[in-house]
Amino acid sequence: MTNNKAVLEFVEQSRALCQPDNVVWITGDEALYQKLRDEACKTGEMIKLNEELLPNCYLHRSALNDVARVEGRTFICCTNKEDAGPINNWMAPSEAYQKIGEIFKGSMKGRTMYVIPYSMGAVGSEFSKIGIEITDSIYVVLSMNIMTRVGQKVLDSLGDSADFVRGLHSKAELDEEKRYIAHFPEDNTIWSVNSGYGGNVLLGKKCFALRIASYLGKNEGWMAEHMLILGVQNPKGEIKYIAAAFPSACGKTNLAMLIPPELYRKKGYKVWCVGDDIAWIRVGADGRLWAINPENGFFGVAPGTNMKSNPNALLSTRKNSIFTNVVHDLDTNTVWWEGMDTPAPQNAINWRGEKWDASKYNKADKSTYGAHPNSRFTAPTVNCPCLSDQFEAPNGVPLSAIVFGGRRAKTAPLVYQARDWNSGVFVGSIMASETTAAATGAVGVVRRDPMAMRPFVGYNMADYFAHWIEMGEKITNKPQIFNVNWFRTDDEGHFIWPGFGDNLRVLEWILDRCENKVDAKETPIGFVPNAQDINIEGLDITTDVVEELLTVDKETWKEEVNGIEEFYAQFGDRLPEELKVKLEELKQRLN
Ligand code: GTP
Ligand code: SPV
Ligand code: MN
Repeated sequence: MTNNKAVLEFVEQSRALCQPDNVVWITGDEALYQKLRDEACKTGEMIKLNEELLPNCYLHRSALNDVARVEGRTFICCTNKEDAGPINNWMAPSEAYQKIGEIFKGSMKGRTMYVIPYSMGAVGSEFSKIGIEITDSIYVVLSMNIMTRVGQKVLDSLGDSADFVRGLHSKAELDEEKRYIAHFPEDNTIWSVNSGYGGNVLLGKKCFALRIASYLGKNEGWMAEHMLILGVQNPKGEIKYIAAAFPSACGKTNLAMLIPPELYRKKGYKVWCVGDDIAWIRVGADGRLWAINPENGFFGVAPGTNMKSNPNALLSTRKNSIFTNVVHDLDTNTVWWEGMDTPAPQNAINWRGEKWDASKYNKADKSTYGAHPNSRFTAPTVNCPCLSDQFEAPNGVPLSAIVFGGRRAKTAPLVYQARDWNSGVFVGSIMASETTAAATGAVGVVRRDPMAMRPFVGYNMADYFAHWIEMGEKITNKPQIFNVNWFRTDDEGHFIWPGFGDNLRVLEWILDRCENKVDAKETPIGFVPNAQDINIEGLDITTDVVEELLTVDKETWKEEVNGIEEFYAQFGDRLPEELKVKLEELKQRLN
């Protein structure tokens, strides 16, 4: 396996603490994976699906109390509380090691401990980073194998370096009272216990690639962001790349894989997916921002994914994928979820593992749902029909635009452009969005979610804002920054903008702005399109509706300013002066 002392020591310490019956190294060997799949099917941890219709696909049901990220039990454990900031939960490292160590103690008795060496980013690329995840869950082993690059090649690439992220996970008893997702940025360490749900346990994803990586990025001069990356190819064959940050379950996967409307397809437009959730971004030698997707798979929201809304995502799940908390159709031994464009199965088991009667489905009553609203699929990126040929490019892709966005029923217009980099940082910092099922807690409540990173910044958010401002000083060839909102509703609560593939119409305006090809209207918050510049050919809506979607209501925004001031206040003196100035300027423009 390896002679790397630091790795061997980490494995030995974890073994001594968790006391498993045995230790298995994940080398990337297919025969071992198959053995693990068979074992998981035997114990009921996974169900093998129809080999003809869904080759090498499996269904998994998590515990009923364990279906989403637990932000209330997620901690940043750094020496000084102030360095975690007012948004994160904080615990002193010594206290956390002590308290959570007690829970880990003996937690793997009677179980096998798996050691997963994985790389975030292409193995061996200068910009990639390595992690070792230790776990007692086969589901985690198999999911990490989809979501990251795993195996001996990673150990080989690590050599004898001690520069890797140490991740320890145990399902323990799945006790939610003793569930902890703890990050020790100063030690490159993550401890996760008593959960089996994706975002809490696939430690390469949010824990490493965002919380730990954001901390590394601040110290090393790069950025780890909750962003999709896509390429828009125009009829001339030129490809321009966009990175976009939307909060959880607000449309990143959908936008990253969008299919252009027919009108655009005919003209020759294409969209290429580089990533759907996480971007690691640095300044290239040319002074531009370059982004990679450090993941190797998609952990996508299942409900609503269908051949019309997102065929590329659905097609990505047709082989070598794992489904979690969806409906099991017993007649075909396949899966189904709400918002699938085929009729609900008659003979089926819901996400809770009970017989499910589709005829009782009532949107208002969650207990009638077949699939959990945060049910997900884990699918390899290589399955994606629109995967960019730059997906593995070691240096990533150059960004023309950065887009922020959220779920706002009113307030935010369909799209607007920030005046300059620092205004763009301000726009990102004041982002707010209605909460979704991706985290436990109330759904549909508007909360501040700066840069869609509220749950994912591994240090003080005020310092994170400062890091964005500092990065701006290093980027000589800056991308333009925009904000979008696909989710404005009418008085009956219906979405006004058609969304999905038609979002390309907005991206077209964004890219035209980046090249100064189209005019815009100045408003107190930034530049909005002239309504006639959003192409609505082939849509059911009129220019008047677009006009309506683009309105910036001064009174609403004055109220918004109150919310921003309240949010900013908690950062005290640590809030960068630049943002205070931007807020004052906004207030003046509104008056
Ligand atoms: P995470 O994986 O949690 O980070 O989520 P995500 O940002 O990738 O969100 P995803 O693309 O999975 O979309 C989540 C939900 O938003 C799904 O129910 C989609 O159907 C819905 N959605 C996505 N794009 C649009 C859009 O343009 N308009 C509307 N109305 N809904 C959308
Ligand atoms: C999100 O919630 O933003 C996700 C899913 O992408 S999880 O991996 O659970 O964080
Ligand atoms: Mn996400």
